[in-house]
Amino acid sequence: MEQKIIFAGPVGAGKTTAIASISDIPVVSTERSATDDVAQRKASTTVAMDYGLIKLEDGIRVHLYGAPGQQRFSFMWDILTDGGIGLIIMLDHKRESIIEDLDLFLNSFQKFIRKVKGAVAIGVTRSDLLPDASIEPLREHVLARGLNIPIFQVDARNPEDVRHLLLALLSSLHPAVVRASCKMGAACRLTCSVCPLNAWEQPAKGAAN
Ligand SMILES: Nc1nc2c(ncn2[C@@H]2O[C@H](COP(=O)(O)OP(=O)(O)OP(=O)(O)O)[C@@H](O)[C@H]2O)c(=O)[nH]1
Ligand SMILES: [Mg+2]
Repeated sequence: MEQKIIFAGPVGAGKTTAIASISDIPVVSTERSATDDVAQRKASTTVAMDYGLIKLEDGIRVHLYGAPGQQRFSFMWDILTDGGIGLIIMLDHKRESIIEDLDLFLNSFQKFIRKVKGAVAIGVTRSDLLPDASIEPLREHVLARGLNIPIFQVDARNPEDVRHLLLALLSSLHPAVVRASCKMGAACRLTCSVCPLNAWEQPAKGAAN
């Protein structure tokens, strides 16, 4: 079975890094030197898309598409969601505008989110640089919008974090596959609704919802 997931979020949130962390194939990316204000934040930026692939148990192949963070390339956002079954929104905890970032991507992908019946997960990166930061305000904001979306602190450079973010998204869609694909066991820092260890019932670091 072939499935498609889209990674979206602001510049530098870690979309390209996350896909590279978990892809079983060399990632196809469209990185170009950054210009303007983006250049102050990072040297290169995605201008069209990233593409990676992860193979799960039971022959499920998940195609991973990363969207460009810059709004001037937002025409790609609709193109990339075509045929997708879920959305991962990556957010950068260091950005003061994190709530506005979240709203921008929830609003921009609203039609797709409705189409996939709310199959969305949020990964918040760079929390290591803000040890006291909490994702509680994000969780409250999402709830205030009437949405029920799992939110996790993740490091996009860490394959285990990204894999579990993906599995959390897929858990409602393919419970058996997620159960078989998860190799984390008791070391898991996240929660998935189908976790065989019932980690869902336990408080886990950085997990909300
Ligand atoms: N300290 C820290 N760095 C992180 C974390 N996650 C990602 N990074 C770094 O943040 C940067 C993210 O860059 P990209 O992956 O290119 O970001 P992107 O979201 O694809 O950005 P655009 O393509 O420009 O929209 C990389 O240098 C990563 O190494 C994290 O949790 N902590
Ligand atoms: Mg990128």
